[in-house]
Amino acid sequence: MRSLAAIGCGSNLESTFGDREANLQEAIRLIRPLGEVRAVSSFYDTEPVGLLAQPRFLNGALLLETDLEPLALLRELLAVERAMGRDRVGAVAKGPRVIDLDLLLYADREWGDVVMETEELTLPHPAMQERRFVLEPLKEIAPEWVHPVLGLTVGEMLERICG
Ligand code: PH2
Ligand code: MG
Ligand code: MG
Repeated sequence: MRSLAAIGCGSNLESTFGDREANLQEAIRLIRPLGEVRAVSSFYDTEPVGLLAQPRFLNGALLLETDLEPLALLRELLAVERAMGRDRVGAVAKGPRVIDLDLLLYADREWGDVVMETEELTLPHPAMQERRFVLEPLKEIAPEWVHPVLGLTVGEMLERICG
């Protein structure tokens, strides 16, 4: 397959699928047909960041080998969110959600890491380097992946925010 994508996932609500962990597992099940899931991190119980008055999150990360281009992959991830009942229209920004799937990093086998900024998609994810809840699970499965703009590995980015 052509490309490798790093995807961050989070949940802080129960749903018809069950608890936060069941939501992450269901999302991974729905992501499998998009390519080959190469690695799944452990799940971390995390303090909400940004909007503090909401339940704690369960966060994880996965590596997906895929033939989908970045925008097509993003649209599929948003479709998984919708299929699991995520309502973006009526929801509070950065508020509680059944499932959140974020495209973090994307490397084309031939062309290397994708850097792009459009209305629909920014790569690498613009806030990944600031978020422990993103970097900690990602470090388990891709510690040496270098952020193509910052020139730092996932492990180094995590060290910078943990001091
Ligand atoms: N996602 C947010 C806002 N805050 N906090 C944690 N701990 N985990 C998240 O996934 C998260 C958050 C918006 O995407
Ligand atoms: Mg997010
Ligand atoms: Mg998101």
